[in-house]
Amino acid sequence: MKELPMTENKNYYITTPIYYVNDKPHLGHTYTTIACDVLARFKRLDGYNVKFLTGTDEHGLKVKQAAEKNGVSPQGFTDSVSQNFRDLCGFMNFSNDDFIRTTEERHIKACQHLWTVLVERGEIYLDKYAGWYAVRDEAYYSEDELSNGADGKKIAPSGAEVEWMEEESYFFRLSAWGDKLLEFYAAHPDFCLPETRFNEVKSFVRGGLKDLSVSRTTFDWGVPVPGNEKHVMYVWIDALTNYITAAGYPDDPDMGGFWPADLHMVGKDILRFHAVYWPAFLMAAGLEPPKRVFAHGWWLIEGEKMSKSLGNAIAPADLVERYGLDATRYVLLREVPFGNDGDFIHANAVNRINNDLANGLGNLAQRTLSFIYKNCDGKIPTPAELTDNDKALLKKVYDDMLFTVRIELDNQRFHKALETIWDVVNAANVYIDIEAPWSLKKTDTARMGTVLYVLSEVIRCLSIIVQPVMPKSSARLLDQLCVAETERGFDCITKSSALKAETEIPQPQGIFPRLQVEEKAA
Ligand code: ME8
Repeated sequence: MKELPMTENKNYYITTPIYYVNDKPHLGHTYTTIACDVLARFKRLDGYNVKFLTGTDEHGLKVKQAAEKNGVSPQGFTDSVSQNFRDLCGFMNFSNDDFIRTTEERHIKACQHLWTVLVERGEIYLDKYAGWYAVRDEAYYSEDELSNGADGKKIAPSGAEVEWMEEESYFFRLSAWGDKLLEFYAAHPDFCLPETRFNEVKSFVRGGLKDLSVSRTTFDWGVPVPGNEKHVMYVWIDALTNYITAAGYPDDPDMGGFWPADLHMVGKDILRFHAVYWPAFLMAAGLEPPKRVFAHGWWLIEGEKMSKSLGNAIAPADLVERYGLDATRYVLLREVPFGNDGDFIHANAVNRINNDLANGLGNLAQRTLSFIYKNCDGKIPTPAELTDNDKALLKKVYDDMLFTVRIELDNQRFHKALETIWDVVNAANVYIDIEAPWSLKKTDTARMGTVLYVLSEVIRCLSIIVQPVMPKSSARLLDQLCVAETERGFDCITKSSALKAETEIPQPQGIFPRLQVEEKAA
C-alpha cells in the first residue's frame, strides 16, 4: 500500500454556490451540487470530518421582482422556491450537512456583524454611486464594458439589459486590496482552478480594482445596514457571507475548525465574486480566505448556456427518469472534463451508460457473481496460490487505484478519477476473458476458484470506491458481496479487509440495466 498523504487537519468544508430563488433548479445547479456531493462523500469515506453546505440566495431586486410577478410577498415567494432546492437535495440523494437560506436570522446576524467589523476597520465608507446597473446580474458595469442591443438599449457582457442608476451607497475599499490579493495568489498557487481561469482573475486584479458599491437604497428586500436602515446590503456581500454563517460566525471564533473552507465550488460565471471580492472582504475583516475556488464550465444546449432566463434548461428529474439517478450522476461527471463547457447530448449519455456501466462494471459483477452462485454453491471460493497475473490485478486495486483517485479528486478532475477507476474495470474484464473461469470449470476447479476470488475482491474494492458517485448502486453491489456497512470505508481497500472465503452470497441481481437502442434516437 502506498503511503497516504498526511493531512494535519481532518476537517473538510465544501460549499456550493447558494442559488437564486427566482426560478426552479435546473441541470446547471444540480451539476455543481453533484460535484460537491461526490467530494463530500469521498472525503467522508476517506476518514474526514466533512461539512457540506448548500442553500439559497434570497435577497435582491431580482428576487423581489420575481415575487411581484408571481403576486406574492418576497418572503412567501422565497419560502416556496427555496423548498424546491431543498427537495432537490432529497431527490438527488445529496448528503449536505446544512442548507442555508439568506433570510434566516443566523445569517442576517452574521452579515451585520461582518459589516460592523468592516466599518470599524475603515474598510467601508458612505458616498454616492451613479452607473449602469444590470438587475439580472445584480451588478454595475462600466461604460466600456457595454455594447448596444438591437433596440438601442445598452447591454452588459452577460447579455443582460442595463439601466442608469444613481444612489447613495456604502463602498468597500476594494482598490486598497489589489496588491494584497496578488500577494495572496502568489503564495497560494492552487487557490483557484482551472489554471486558465486563475490567470484571468489575476489579470483582472492587475488591471486595477475600483471600490465596490456594497449597499442599495432603491429597494428594501435585503439585510438592513446596521445603523442606517435606509440601506440594504448589496446582495453579493450578503450572499458570500453565507459560507461563514454556516460555520458558526460570529459566535464561534474558531468556526468549528471549518474555516478556511477547503473548497468553494462555483460556475465560471461567478468566479470573480469568489476569487476577488470574497477574499478581499475576508482579509479586510481579519479572516482567512478560502483554500480553493474551483470554477467549472457550463452545460450548453446547442452552444448556448443552459439557463432559466433563456428557457432552454433541462430538468434534473427528466434525466433521472430516463437514466436512473446514479447513472445520471455518473454521466454528468464522466462525459465532460470538469472545468470545460459541455453540450448535453442524449446519444452520448446512452453510449456512456451502456459501455461503462452496463457492459463495464455491471457485466463484470454480474458474470462473476452469477458464475459463483451457480458453480460454487453460492459461496465465495477459497483461493489457492496467486499467479503473477492475479497479483498484478490486485496490486492495481490495492496500491494504485485509491492513491491516484485521491490525487485526481483533490484537483477536482472527476473525469480523470473515473477514468482511473474504469481502467481497473477494463483490466478486470480483460482478466476474466484471459483466465476464462468457464473453461477452468472443466479443467482446474481450484484455479477457477482462485480466479473467481480475485475477481470478487476486485469488485468489492471497485464498489467501495464508486460509492461517492453512485451511492445506491454501489450499496447494492456491496450487499451482494455481503460486505458489512462498517467495512465500506476507503481504509478497507486493502488486503487485510479482503472478502472471507466461503461467505455465502445472495442470488445476484443486475445493477446497471442496458438502455434500449431506441432511446438513442430521442
Ligand atoms: O449566481 N451549467 O446563483 P444562480 C453549469 N446566487 N452550471 C450552472 C449553469 C449551467 N448552465 N447554470 C447555473 C448565483 N449553474 C448566486 C450565487 S454564491 C455566494 C451566490 C450553476 O442561481 C453554477 O454553479 O445564478 C453557477 O455558478 C450557479 O449555478 C449560479 O446559480
